[in-house]
Amino acid sequence: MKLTAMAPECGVEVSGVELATCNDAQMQDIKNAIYEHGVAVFRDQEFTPEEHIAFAKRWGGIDINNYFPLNEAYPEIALVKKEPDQQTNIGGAWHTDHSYDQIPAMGSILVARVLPPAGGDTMWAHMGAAYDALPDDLKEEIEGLEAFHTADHVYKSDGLYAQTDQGKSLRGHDVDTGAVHPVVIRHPHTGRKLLYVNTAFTIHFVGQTREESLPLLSKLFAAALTKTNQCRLEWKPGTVAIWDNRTTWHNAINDYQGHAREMHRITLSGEAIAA
Ligand SMILES: O=C(O)CCC(=O)C(=O)O
Ligand SMILES: [Fe+2]
Repeated sequence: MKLTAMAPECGVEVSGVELATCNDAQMQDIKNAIYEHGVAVFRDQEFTPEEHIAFAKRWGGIDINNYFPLNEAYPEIALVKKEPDQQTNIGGAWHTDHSYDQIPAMGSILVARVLPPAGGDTMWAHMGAAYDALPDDLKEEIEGLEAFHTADHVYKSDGLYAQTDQGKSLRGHDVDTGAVHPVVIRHPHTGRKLLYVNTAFTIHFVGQTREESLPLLSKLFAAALTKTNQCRLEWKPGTVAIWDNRTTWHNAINDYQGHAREMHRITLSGEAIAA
């Protein structure tokens, strides 16, 4: 198995391994690479839906996302889908999946099934590198702070997606979510400090209103994206990406209007997170 960095501080391309048939030692190396680098990319994979599910089960539990349409034949697989006549995509802004859950999903295994002729890349940003790069006074200011996260303003019947042409494709318009997490968490496996707020789901600091929180939140959001902490994936048929939601933010680039894109996603259960 060979690991090649995708960017100085985020992402790794892994070659010389078949996900569908890898052994337990390779599995452990893959997990460690993802925990450390945030996202791992595998090319030229033969990965049927059955193999996708079997691989996910070797990792741990599968979380069923409340909102995405499910693959009818394989309900463990969510569809991240944009039709040629839809303008809005799923995940088209920097975010961390499931931070609105008190035990957030560890990450996802995303498999390219239908790709546009060009575009439709995905970007990730490493929140360990983001934390390290914060100025000392900002690090001191956020020490011990907690924040409230929810997805209600995104997915509910009066939320952001309902006002777009993705609204009709999504489920869970009545689901209520809410969770409190430390602003700086430690990765459950590597112990690295990670900035754990994100532009999509983090609403306010505990003990402060949204208005009071916004100046510092905005400062953190701006500081979280640096030139060196991001990587960008150009999908090809057979590409699989596995990412860690604690370690990274991601952003699905919506630059392929008029073309279909369909990804199969399995969401992997996580563990409790703490400062
Ligand atoms: O379609 C993509 O590249 C990623 C979409 C997304 O945000 C997700 O699957 O969580
Ligand atoms: Fe996402």
